[in-house]
Amino acid sequence: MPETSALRIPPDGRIVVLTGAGISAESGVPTFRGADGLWEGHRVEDVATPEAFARQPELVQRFYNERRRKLLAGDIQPNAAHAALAELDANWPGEFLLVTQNIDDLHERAGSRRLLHMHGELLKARCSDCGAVHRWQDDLTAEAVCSGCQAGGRLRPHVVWFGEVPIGLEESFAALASADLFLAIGTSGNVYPAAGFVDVVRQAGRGRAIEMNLEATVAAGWFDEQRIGPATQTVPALVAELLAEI
Ligand code: BV8
Repeated sequence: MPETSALRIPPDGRIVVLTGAGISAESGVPTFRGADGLWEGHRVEDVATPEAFARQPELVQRFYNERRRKLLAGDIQPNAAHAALAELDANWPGEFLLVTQNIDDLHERAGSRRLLHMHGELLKARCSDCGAVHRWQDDLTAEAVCSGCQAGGRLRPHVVWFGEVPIGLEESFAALASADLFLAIGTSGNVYPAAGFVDVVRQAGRGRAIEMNLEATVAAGWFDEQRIGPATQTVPALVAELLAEI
């Protein structure tokens, strides 16, 4: 039986990581449930829905155009937590999957490879007519044309809105059911099905679940352990513990 780590994770162990808005907070990306948790006076659930897009497409496009411009402006950079997860991805000999709820590209820019954006990506657009997904760095407007089917004004952000089915659930659930270690980093545990991931690990009865946050969340009772503090401190420390044992 290979030596296990202080975290009791064997070097061939399977690791699943879930990140939320909190891992990007120290990079300057605002979280959803921050001070007032509102965007321009709107609840995210009211602007990030297909109904809102049908009702007020300009408002919703503006919501995403502003976030896309900020992400591309240059002062938002990956932080030490993104870098530590990329190092773990590159050096962990066992199976590894990073599922992020975030639509920014900070995990990619830090070097993460085994990565799944369950709520989509801010720097991609999807054609409502032909379904094609395009990398997209400009504002999305009513005049934007799909390079696949040439339809005009049919491009929407390639993100999962409330009421829509997240991406890659089958792969995520399979990885969670066989995980030896599950880390939930910077997520409030408010949004499902991501908030239910820890329960998949518990039901499987095999993996250790650790919550890493500034504070204990509503889901704290479902985790084996809390690591309280800023992600830029707690994540590098935990990755160092894991890599020291292999
Ligand atoms: C689904 C993309 C069915 C867009 C997002 C009624 C009608 C319809 C659906 C529902 C309903 N009631 C409930 C639902 C389900 C709904 C839901 O959960 N609603 C909530 C509000 C109750 N979910 C859905 O609709 C999902 N789809 O259910 O489909 C289905 C499901 C399965 C199978 C078949 C069918 C789709 C949800 C996806 C919505 N899209 N994002 C966009 O980004 O604009 S969600 C969006 O909000 C984010 O992506 C993120 O996931 C979520 C915010 O959550 P967090 O990431 O946790 O961020 P938050 O700000 O809340 O917390 C930050 C945390 O970080 C805090 O705890 C803080 O303490 C911590 N932190 C801060 N700084 C730091 C830190 N930690 C460490 N270090 C720091 N420095």
